[in-house]
Amino acid sequence: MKLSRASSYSLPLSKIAPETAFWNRREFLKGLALAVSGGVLAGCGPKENVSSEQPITTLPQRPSDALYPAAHNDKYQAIDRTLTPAAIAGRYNNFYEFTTDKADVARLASKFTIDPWTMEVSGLVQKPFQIGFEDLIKKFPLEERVYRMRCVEAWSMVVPWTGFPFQKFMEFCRPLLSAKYVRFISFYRPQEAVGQRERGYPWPYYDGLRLDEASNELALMTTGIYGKPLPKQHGAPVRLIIPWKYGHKSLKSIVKIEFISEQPRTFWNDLAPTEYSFLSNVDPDVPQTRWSQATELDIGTGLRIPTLKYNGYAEFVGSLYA
Ligand SMILES: Nc1nc2c(c(=O)[nH]1)N[C@H]1C(S)=C(S)[C@@H](COP(=O)(O)O)O[C@H]1N2
Ligand SMILES: [Mo]
Repeated sequence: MKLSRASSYSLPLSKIAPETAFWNRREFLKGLALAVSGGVLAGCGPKENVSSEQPITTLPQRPSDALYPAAHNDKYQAIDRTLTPAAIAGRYNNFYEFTTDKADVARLASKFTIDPWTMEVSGLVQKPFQIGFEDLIKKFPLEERVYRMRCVEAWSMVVPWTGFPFQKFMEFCRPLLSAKYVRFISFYRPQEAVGQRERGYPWPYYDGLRLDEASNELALMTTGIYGKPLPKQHGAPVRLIIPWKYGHKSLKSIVKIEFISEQPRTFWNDLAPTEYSFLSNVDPDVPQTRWSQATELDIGTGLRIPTLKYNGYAEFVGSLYA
């Protein structure tokens, strides 16, 4: 397919209306959605839910809506890549609490309740606490960053996330010196998440990082995408983005953060220890047991491109693994 689109993204998003940039390129989005989704619409529900033009599911109105779009941080770009259209990214989701069908996550997540939302911080911290989402988001200035995102399944996208450095949040949590790891836990609500009822996985989804990884400037507590609050299929209201690791480390819809002294277990490592390591750093030289990780399919352009060590973030994180 021939695409009439600039091959690189460089405009500060704060300078252009998100609508113009991402949402209203109808013909362009239609073409791409068809190219990417192929036959996937077959298994879906009502027609209004599978439109390729409006990927955002209805979100509750919250005071924090006024914080978008946040100022773009030019330090985090992906000039070698093409920004993935919102409708592609919002219709190609991994969120097993709902379904393993990427194209149907948005529909199945649409009734998920995200307001109110409380996050709990516990373990090796000076004082465990709970914080509501609206209080949390007010505490830290939001910024926008364009990151590459590489799934272990050998596809990737390039999207503008909005959030704040996890490092800043960690300072706020005041972990004790004995804390060496941080563990993230997602929600457990089988009545709202059909995948939690139907798939015998060890819910809720959990993952973790070393504290030095969590402190890296790239680790982003993420509340928005494409200049708007996170849609449910992307992990509303708050998720993690760890761009140098395979996507499954970027835990969605966080309800609990625990500081601990020992390396935590992770959902995917418990399910398939030989396939998903604790670190799960993007590495083109280490094949998955069933496929090569040398290349990836860019879901926005449809191009197969080489995979980069640490997903192209070696200058930021290489020293963590020296
Ligand atoms: N809670 C939760 N978080 C999750 C997942 C999940 O199934 N549940 N899937 C992960 C995987 S495998 C990927 S690739 C990314 C996908 O994020 P996206 O749908 O916003 O692109 O979310 C990650 N975070
Ligand atoms: Mo993934």
